[in-house]
Amino acid sequence: MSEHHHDHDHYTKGIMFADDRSIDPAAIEMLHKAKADNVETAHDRYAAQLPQCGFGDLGICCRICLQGPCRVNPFGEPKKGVCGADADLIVARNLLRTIVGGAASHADHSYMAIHCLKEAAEGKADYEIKGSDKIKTVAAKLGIDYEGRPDNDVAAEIADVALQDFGNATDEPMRWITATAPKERVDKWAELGVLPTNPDREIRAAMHQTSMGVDGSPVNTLLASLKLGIVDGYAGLQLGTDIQDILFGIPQPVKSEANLGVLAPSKVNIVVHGHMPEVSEKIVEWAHKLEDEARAAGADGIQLAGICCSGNEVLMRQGVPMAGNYLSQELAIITGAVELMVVDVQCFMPSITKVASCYHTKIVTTTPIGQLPDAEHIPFTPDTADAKAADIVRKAIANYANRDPQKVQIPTYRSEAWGGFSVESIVGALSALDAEQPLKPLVDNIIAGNVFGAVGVVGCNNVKVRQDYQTVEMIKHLLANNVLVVATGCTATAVAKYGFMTPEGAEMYAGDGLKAVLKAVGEAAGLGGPLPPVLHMGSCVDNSRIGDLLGALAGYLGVSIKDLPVAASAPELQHEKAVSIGTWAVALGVLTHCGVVPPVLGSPLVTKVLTDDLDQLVGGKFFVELDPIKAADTMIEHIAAKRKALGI
Ligand code: SF4
Ligand code: MSK
Repeated sequence: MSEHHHDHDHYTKGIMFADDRSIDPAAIEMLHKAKADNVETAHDRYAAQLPQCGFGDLGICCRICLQGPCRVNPFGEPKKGVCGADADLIVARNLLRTIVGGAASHADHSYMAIHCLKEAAEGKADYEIKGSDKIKTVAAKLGIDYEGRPDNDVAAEIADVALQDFGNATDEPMRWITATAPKERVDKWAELGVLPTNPDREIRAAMHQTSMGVDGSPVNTLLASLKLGIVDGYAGLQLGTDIQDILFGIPQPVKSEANLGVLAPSKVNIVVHGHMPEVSEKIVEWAHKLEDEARAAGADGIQLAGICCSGNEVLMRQGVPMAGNYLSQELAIITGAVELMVVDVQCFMPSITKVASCYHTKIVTTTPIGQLPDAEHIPFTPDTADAKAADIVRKAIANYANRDPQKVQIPTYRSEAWGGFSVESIVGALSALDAEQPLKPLVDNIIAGNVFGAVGVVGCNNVKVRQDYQTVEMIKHLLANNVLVVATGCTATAVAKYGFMTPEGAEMYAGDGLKAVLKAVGEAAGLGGPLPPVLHMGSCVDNSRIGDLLGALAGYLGVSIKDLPVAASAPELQHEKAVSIGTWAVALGVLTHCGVVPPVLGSPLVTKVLTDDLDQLVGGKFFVELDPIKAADTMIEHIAAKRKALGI
């Protein structure tokens, strides 16, 4: 309790430091240490890049064929690349390739999870299937009979359906989409010709479509972007979360902590970083099992901590604390107190081995596609996971003796943070108020205006903007206006660090109407206090949970998702995945905010389609706003308009 009393102070202190790199005082402390230790960070490398290329910034540089690079001049000549492609086409093709990058990352992530589930179901893997409830709900959606059958049989059949989607050689849509997306959306996407079939084929076709001399129609290319956003949403997010919940269980509310202060001065500190719970869950399991070995090595035990979405996965299911979000990955190593950082896929900077070389930290890579030249590579496979995880944890323990106390400085900042808000656990909490119709109390409060609306705030940190600043300021403004916020990914960690994910956060930040609802639900559900005003819904793939929640609310009200008083935001987006996730949100019919300008402004046509025309097509569109208060106000106005249209 005493910890998060300081939260607001921590935040204010960060602002007072007036360092435009971060509002997080722990981050600022470590950036100063980096300077003293002569260690380069992303901020230094960013400064060395300035000014960044203006053509790239506007999206008007093309390197697709070897006649390039071609660039068009927004203020004069040339207006076309060698092949005749103009700014509209170049920007549209670049955007589609960005979205392909995001969709491919997520689809590959879920493909690995499906394989793991399949082998686990067949008894060939070191994983026990824990999500019995999820097996039933997913089987029911897919039309698989599960009554009276062993979990493993049903799980194997579910894995087969998923694999069939990736092997689908017909023109039928992905089964995971028709089974899990709202029917109204599926019909809309079919009407627009953007309903995906086989995700691998869609990714291939989009690469083909954007190659030299194929699609010359920027509008047609943009429609493909919409389709690839939907590929991400269902072959990546929805499939990934469903399969991971089956393997590891559905998250339930759990108390944890966030910020660099979670690292322990006299324990073996192991940081999990990346995205795959297949790796991080096993590390957690073996860290518990080998606690005695750590004591025998002279430490007080093992402290686990997370960075990025590997951290979010094990926070959601195991309560493992978060060391930090994307821009804190180097900073965790700079504490000098991390024995080992284990990474799998996505979002780990190639720089971490270089930073680690200045301390005793060991970096371990675990996947064939995610290797680093100076790291130790210990490839994880479902059938060797136990041995590999034990090996990795033992390496961390052995490395404890190499820690140099002179180089250790762990910031003291950390905040309590609750996680584990799956749709199932939210519905569970609401059913304490109405067991028959759990969504009714929430919807009634939305109608009454106590909850004005809801916004999903997701995505990364980006070195171009002050770490956590836009996220925190925007969310404060939304909460004060009674807008409920749900968060995932590095945004969730951003707000976790400042006390927004605590019951006290409701008192501190929520407007009166929202506060009363959070209190009523929290108390009825036996949480001993209000629900936190920002609900941690998980990792980046867990954005599907937000989609599920929207689908359930729309279904309950008998309207389309596009009619709901909701919005989405990625205030500090960085990764291609954030662009593809945002495109999926727009395809669902959600107004989606970007707090960093995507490289599209070189084409007035593309900019207009994304920020205007898409609304007529799907009921959702993007808007860009760098000022967090203005961004929040735009979403609040949008919510007000949706409420009015619903007659509430
Ligand atoms: Fe230049 Fe066209 Fe080749 Fe792009 S595809 S590099 S615009 S010639
Ligand atoms: S980890 S994609 S920086 S949210 Fe999912 Fe964070 Fe963005 Fe990576």
